[in-house]
Amino acid sequence: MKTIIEAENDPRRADLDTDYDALGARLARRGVDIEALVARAASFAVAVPSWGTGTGGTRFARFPGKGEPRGIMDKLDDCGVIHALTAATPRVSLHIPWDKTEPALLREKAEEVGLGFDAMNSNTFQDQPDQPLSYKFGSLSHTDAATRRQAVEHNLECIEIGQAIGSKALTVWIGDGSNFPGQTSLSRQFERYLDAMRHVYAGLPEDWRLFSEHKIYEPAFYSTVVQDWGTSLMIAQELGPHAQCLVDLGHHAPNVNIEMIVARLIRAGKLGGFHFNDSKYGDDDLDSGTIDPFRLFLVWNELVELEDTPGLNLAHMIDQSHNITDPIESLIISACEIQRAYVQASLVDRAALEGFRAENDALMAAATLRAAFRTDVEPILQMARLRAGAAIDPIAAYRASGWRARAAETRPAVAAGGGGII
Ligand code: LRH
Ligand code: MN
Ligand code: MN
Repeated sequence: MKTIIEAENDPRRADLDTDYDALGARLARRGVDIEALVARAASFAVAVPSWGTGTGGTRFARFPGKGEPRGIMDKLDDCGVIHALTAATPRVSLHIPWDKTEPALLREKAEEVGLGFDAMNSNTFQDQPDQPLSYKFGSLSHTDAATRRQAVEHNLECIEIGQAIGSKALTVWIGDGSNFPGQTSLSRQFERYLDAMRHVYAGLPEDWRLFSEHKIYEPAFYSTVVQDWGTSLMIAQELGPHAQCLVDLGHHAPNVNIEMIVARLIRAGKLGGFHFNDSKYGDDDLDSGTIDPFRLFLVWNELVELEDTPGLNLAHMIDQSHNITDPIESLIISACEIQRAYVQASLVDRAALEGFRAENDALMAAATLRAAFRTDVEPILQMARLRAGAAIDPIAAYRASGWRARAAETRPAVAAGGGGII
């Protein structure tokens, strides 16, 4: 991949230098140092979800692509390609039991492809073939104590695997809820969940964090146990200092002001991390920045404004499902778009913004944000990649590499099927 990246970068260098100098001059007129922005772009990192490297599918169908990863080893290979091309995705977030493998082998493979591990994800929203008790009617909040115990045990096992591979966090998302009014006690179901989570929390190593991930609905369509950030905050506050909230951008009703949620959770010291994706209607899991890039920018604007908040330590992760694109390409796009929003938010003229806020000059305050959002920072991203040995144009380099066609030679075709896994 290194040779291809160099060969692909060579003919693009001169144009990049021209674009970079021109942008540098424009930014200098605004009092912004382009080198400082390149340094910020270079320091940016977002984790790739192992499950995003395969074709996810919808509730209706899955149409597998060529050369799909056969298991976690292939997935790590694909994640290595994404990082080699972007220099922005140094870690992978695993999902257990989908990725369950001997930890020593995971470590070995990760080292080989130059990656580390981000938060572990547990899965009690599906039944596994060898599982004694079903999660059909819930997991951590199930009415049956033995089923809740099984779900707790699974989460503890995720921590154990995570510890062996250098992860430092566990993300818990459950599908528990109900489909009919009256089916469950909304209050007692939540108490059962909290009680089970206390057991998971008790198994957390000293240097670990526990993320609770909320989602408005799906698969439970009448009520969901952890349905919004209010419940998630309550959970994090009741469990203790190592418990924090994870915000998946797609897990809200349309038009919800997510950047406000971000600001509130930071205020409470309870924002732990993100699952980035984009959406038009629900938990669409589309590529970041492809539907509403301004919303992504506004989230980053809060993060940059509050970045010096003591103790703020965010786990940035992608969570997406690709149905019609090559997942490697979609993940590359997402990583670059999230990085773009970060850099754009970094060039907001904060002093001017504060002045306009103090004067209640709403028009100019909004214009200040738009000026940053409208700035084409592509040469900054390209320069950060070039200097890190990654690709000026990662998609072009990936296509030139023929990676997927080669993978298709060794990875057997996967049969098409019914509903997807996520
Ligand atoms: C639930 C979710 C959660 C899961 C992932 C596969 O919709 O966002 O993060 O772990 O999808
Ligand atoms: Mn998620
Ligand atoms: Mn989701």
